[in-house]
Amino acid sequence: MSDAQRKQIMTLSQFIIERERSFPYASGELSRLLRDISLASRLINREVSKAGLVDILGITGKSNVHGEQVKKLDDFAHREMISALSMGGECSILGSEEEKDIIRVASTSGKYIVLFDPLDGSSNIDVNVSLGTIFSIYRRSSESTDLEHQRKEALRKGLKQVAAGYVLYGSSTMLVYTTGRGVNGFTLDTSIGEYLLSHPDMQIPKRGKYYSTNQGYYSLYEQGMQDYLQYLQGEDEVTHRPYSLRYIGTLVADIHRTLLYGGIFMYPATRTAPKGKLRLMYECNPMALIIEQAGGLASDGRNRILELEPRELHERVPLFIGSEHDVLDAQSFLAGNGPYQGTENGS
Ligand code: AHM
Ligand code: MG
Repeated sequence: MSDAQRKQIMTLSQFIIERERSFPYASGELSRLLRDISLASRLINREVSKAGLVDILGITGKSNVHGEQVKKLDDFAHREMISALSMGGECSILGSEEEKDIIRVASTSGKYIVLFDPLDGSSNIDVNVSLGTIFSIYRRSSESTDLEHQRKEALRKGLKQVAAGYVLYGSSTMLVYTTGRGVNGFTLDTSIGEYLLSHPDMQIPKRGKYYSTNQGYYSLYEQGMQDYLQYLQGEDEVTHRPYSLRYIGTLVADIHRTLLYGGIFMYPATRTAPKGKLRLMYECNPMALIIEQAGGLASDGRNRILELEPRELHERVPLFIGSEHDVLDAQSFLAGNGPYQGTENGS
């Protein structure tokens, strides 16, 4: 490696410090919080990568607040996130997919709230398919220690997030995050245990050629969604159709591909699940902030995800997220119209 190449290497910690310097009054707490999450993710990564080797696979026998079976790795990731975020002292309210109520961190007056899905894609744990961690960070709006007040405080619009990110445990492990000034991706170099900046200033293409959804639920989708899927499968040179279908079943992995290659990821409402499956507070909101920061769009099919007023920690919303022109097309079909007319199709 030449000296010039060597100089370009930047670790996540260096990057965070450098960013902090450009905010003269920053207290450093958000930076420490991000570093805590990075540590938790490296510990989770260590367990995920040896999941097939040790007796960690299998089900704990409990179910989480959604009635889904919790696998041991979910439990482990949940505990690691809580432990890392509690010890740092920067946050006093946490919310996890695996816990019904908010988690109050004792003995800290930390300024931040972190909501997270500790291990996304749990149905893929036993089959060696990519998994993820998703996090959403808000600044507290008060110092109240009243439980009811804190529950409400944790329910803020996605627009109020000060940072959001995900970790993808894939063929390599990546941490992608935003603090509202662009999106940057870091790849874990396991030999030195550091995330290195590998994807600076990520931008999503304006239009892609992949769509991603659970096509098996076709008959359960509303008419507009069925029409849109038919459209994507139709043949047309100008609009580069048919699109290719990709669906991993781990939101983080499907959205990571969408961020890099463009296209659309959809988890729509179905007849049996009118609000879809994905959770607003720790799945849709953080992903929406990242994708918007990269130049894309995120919608529940009709409204911008980041503007939705949350009602409860575990609420579900339909999700249409990805390249701007693809999401506009999907919204247009859901409204009963054909492809979006305001953009040049195929651009
Ligand atoms: P999980 O948080 O319990 O893993 O559930 C969320 C996952 C997402 O990662 C993924 O997009 C979706 O569930 C897949 O659901 P389905 O199997 O219905 O297609
Ligand atoms: Mg999960």
